[in-house]
Amino acid sequence: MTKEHLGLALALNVPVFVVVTKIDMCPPNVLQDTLKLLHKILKSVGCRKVPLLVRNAEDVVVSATNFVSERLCPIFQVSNVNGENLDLLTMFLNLLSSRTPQNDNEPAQFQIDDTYQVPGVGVVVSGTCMKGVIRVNDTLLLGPNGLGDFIPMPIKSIHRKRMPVREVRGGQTASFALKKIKIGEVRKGQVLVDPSLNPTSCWEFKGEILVLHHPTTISTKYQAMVHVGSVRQTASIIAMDKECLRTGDKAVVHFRFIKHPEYLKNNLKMVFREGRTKAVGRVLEVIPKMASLQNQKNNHKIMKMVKQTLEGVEAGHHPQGILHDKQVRKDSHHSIIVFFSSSSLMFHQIAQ
Ligand SMILES: Nc1nc2c(ncn2[C@@H]2O[C@H](COP(=O)(O)OP(=O)(O)O)[C@@H](O)[C@H]2O)c(=O)[nH]1
Ligand SMILES: *[C@@H]1O[C@H](CO)[C@@H](O)[C@H](O)[C@H]1NC(C)=O
Repeated sequence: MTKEHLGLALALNVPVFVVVTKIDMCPPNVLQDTLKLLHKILKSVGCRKVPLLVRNAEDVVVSATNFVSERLCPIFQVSNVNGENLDLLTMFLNLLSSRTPQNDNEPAQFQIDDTYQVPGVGVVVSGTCMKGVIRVNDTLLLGPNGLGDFIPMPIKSIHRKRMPVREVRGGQTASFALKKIKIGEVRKGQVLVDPSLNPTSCWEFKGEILVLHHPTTISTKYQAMVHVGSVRQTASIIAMDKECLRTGDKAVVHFRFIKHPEYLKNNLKMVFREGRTKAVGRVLEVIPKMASLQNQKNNHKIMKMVKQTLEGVEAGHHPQGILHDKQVRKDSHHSIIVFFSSSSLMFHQIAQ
């Protein structure tokens, strides 16, 4: 578990520090062995970290000021029972500076991590303000909902660390009480953003991924959990630029969420996982909702066009003329999505 978490943190370039607990009850020789192993792992070629055993306040200052360099890995040894060295750990946490630069002047963006129904208050959402400043009585856009739309939402009140506050800024976590909404209409992964951002949602996106581990091979139709920020939803692979993927492979993969559209941005880091399967990477291209199947269902005109095109292709009228009949019929659902999402390149892909 620890190694797995470490692997993900490293792959996502998240700075790492280690806290060894239970030093009150651990026999010294066992503790020494654990620390030795820890040093070995951190210094290995896969990690390339510089471990630093934190013993005093001076070590804390060195660790905290050099932490963002991402190579230094402070190691704390604490007891949660007798409190030994917890002061060093809290001092370290207090000295850390934010990884995100000041962004007060940017349009507000808030990521929802959790939702609550609070008696006497109503619907409360908690999460992180990523950018900008959000004040009580601001009206932001909440979404995407099941249809992929965003609705205006006034912020009734803001709490930080259980205290009411007037505003929240980039990098801070907070909870908001919302107006005129039912708990079933909010979910983790949604966002509250400034209307000037003109947010759109997507069913599909392309991601560039590196497979850290997979027992066999990943091919199209494979489904796993996609994590991007607080977005967390199962997605299917509907196309990729390789036949199949094995541990260590890199690829551009076209994903489709299975339940509802999400708000994504290019270049966000992503994790794709299922059981022991793990892949990391980034969002390469968000494919706007218009291009995906859900919308085509409501748009008979486009649907007819797609059908005609596919029929034409099946009849061999496509310029490339080598589309595999069977594959089109068996997988016509996907073919339509792929065709419509991204022009000729993808089309060529299903043609293979
Ligand atoms: N003796 C001792 N017990 C601890 C210490 N830290 C946690 N525990 C105990 O270890 C158990 C697991 O702790 P928990 O916080 O659930 O660990 P988790 O599995 O990492 O979430 C609990 O019974 C804690 O009381 C420590 O420093 N010393
Ligand atoms: C928010 O709006 C309400 C109703 O208009 C008002 O009573 C309250 O003072 C406002 N709060 C802030 C912090 O502006």
